[in-house]
Amino acid sequence: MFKARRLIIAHLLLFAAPVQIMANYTFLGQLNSYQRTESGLLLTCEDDVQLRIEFLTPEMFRVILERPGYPNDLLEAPLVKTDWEAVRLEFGEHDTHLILSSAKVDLVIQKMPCRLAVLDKQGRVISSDDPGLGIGWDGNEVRCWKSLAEDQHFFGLGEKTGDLDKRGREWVMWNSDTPDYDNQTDPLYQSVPFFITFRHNEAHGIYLNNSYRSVFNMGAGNRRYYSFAADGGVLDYFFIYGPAISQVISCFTELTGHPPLPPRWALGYQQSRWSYASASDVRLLARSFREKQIPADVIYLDIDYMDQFKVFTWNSKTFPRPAKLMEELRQMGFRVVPIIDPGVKADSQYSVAREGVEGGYFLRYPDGELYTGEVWAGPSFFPDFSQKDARNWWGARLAGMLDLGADGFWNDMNEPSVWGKAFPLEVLMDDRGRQSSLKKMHNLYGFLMAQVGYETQRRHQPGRRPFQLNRAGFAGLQRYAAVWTGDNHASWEHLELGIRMMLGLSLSGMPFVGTDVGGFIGDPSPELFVRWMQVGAFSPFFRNHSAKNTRQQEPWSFGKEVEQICRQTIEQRYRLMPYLYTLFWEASESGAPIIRPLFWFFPEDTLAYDRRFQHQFFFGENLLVCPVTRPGQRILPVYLPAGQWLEMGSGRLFEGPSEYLIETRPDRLPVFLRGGAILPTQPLRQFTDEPVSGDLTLEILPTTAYGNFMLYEDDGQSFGYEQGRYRLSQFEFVTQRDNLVFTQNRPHDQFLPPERMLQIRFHRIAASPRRVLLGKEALSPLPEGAENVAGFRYDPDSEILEVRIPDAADGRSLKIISK
Ligand code: MIG
Repeated sequence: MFKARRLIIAHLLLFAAPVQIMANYTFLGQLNSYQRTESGLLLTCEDDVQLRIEFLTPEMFRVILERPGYPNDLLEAPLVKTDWEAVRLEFGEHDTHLILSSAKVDLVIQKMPCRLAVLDKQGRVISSDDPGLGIGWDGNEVRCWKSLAEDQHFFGLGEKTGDLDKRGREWVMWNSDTPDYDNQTDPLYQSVPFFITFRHNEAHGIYLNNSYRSVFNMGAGNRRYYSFAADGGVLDYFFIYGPAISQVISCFTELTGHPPLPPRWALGYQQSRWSYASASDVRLLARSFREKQIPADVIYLDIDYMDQFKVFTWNSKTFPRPAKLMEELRQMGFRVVPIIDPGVKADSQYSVAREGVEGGYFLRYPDGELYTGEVWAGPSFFPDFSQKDARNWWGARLAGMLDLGADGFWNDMNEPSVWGKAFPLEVLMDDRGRQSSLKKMHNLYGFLMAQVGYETQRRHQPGRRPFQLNRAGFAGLQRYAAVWTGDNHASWEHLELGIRMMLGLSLSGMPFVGTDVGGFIGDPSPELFVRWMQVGAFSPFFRNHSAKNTRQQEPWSFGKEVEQICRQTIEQRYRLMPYLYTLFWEASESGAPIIRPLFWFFPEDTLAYDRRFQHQFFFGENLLVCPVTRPGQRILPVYLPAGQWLEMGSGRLFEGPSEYLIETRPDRLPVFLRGGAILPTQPLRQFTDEPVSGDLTLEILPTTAYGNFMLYEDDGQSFGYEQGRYRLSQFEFVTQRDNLVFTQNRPHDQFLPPERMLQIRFHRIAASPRRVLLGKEALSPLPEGAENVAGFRYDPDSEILEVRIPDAADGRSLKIISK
């Protein structure tokens, strides 16, 4: 009896298999024919499935899977560059494979079955499809499997928890409101389906251009492959070869957009809280910063400025005259950024809701019924940011906020969040007339909202650089907004996690990133708060924010001692502003992040990938920051890669590569100036655009034969730089046996900073120089207190030689002769 039944079941299974009732993958089969196209190949495989390969640059090609019977519309929104110059390719056919070669890589296409492999010019395989699996699909799901090497590391994937190296876990791309997340939570608010991986110390990246829910298995539950898949849409990916990681990011951000130069004030210290409850609280806050002489630039207004959480309204009791408030703050050197929630209270008495309903600007179910979801204001409508009229309408409302005096927008809850619950997927968006469901559009919602905000600011205030802070996002969001890592927790674990998340986002094309400094949920101890502020000062985006019902978290809220440390910490950032601003300029040119992991500069050094040092990071090229992330940590193990490293503050010089145990201090982090560095700094300001006169200072560590730095300067707020109104100063030094030569050039000189001297501080100079020459003129020792005269001063204790010269690129070099 039993046996017979089993047999029947077995038979059923046998019969079932050929008609594929069971959900199994079909894999890309053999290559039947091919066609050379202008920039690549069109491969036709079994069952007329096609693979389109297009080279966009010698290091970047695109792979598109086209399946008969499935729509073939490619995602456009994240991509900015579509017209790529033709790439010179060589093509060859062999018995078993085809080869398509650019100047940088060889793409080998195996015929039976059709599989791709990428080789570098030394013939080393840097990437290959899994031989058995390769590319496959199962209904709407499309997937690509690639072989996993034993020592392969993965970085990026946008806003992700876990270690910096993403190997060994499966990651999901689905924008989600996840308050109080932890180190396991996934997915979070943003989706960036892009990662960087290393083979033979060479970097390459893969960007999956698909906004459906996608999954990245980086060797989770197996040691054979890593894979990426999307629930729908087209398998459409870009392969980007380095071999330098900087090259991968540069290509990826050429494709998805370089972050624009932000207004300089957005690099200052920013204060937020949910919420500063009234205009008088905000005034008091602003005055406190100025009275206490703690530099700050921006104040945020969280949801309580609104009337019953209705977007574009103001509470008439607590914020009676917003324009006046914002003007007063402006006079004090503050910028104001109000929060904007996408949910519009479904209330027929409320003009925004009425306009939206009448105009047809809100999301609807496929049967035409308006969608409402619950958020702060209660049942709410959601604008369709993909629809032209809705964009204009929302833009006009935002313009109203700008007219009142807002300096930017803080776009929250745009996953979109409906109290963190599932947003119905059948709901439709216009999507340029395609009427796409949220299956495709969900991950793009925050991106599109930010796009409207950015474009509105550009249009409405053409002379001013836009600023936005966005919570949800997708690849390419860097074009429109800075991002923060959402609702973290005031814990030491989160301080570390925040560093990893900032680095991960930085490696995903999003350099303008920060955490809620001090922690959003929960109360930090004074020690945790201080350590977080110290990391914040070296974060690209530096904002202190905390939740309702938590303790006050302003820099002075933890007593005098903490206040003093915070003041110094923030001051340090303001002194470094010429350097930081230049880093943002570099990011706008090449996508290079502000903060970079150790392996950015040391890809061949295995310790640069070591988990133990994953919280150390470079702040630009010249400073290595070693955060203290544990309570009571007196001794910090650090890794200093090859080169010389000068500890800022103590002046101690270390030699790498080596691990060191560094004694920590409560009032600052161990930060190291790299051998060969030229680090520009400026006099202190209370806000970034405060007119303060004083010298430009260069800290130089001339322990190498050569060093240089290109300083970028402009007015900090307009688009004048697009017309060439900026200055590039190239500072260089060359060390020879008995002398040191410093020069300044101006490759571009169409911006005039206030008059100033150049103060150059050469570190680790063993003895007072015999002579210091500026051109042919011998400089004399500086008298005590001398400000505006040229000269030099040597301090044998600190081994610093300070030289003052006019800040002029007049072709004269500075020569320091020691013997
Ligand atoms: O449901 O506006 O992440 O920064 O303070 C919470 C109130 C809504 C979430 C944001 C947080 C903000 C808070 N918001």
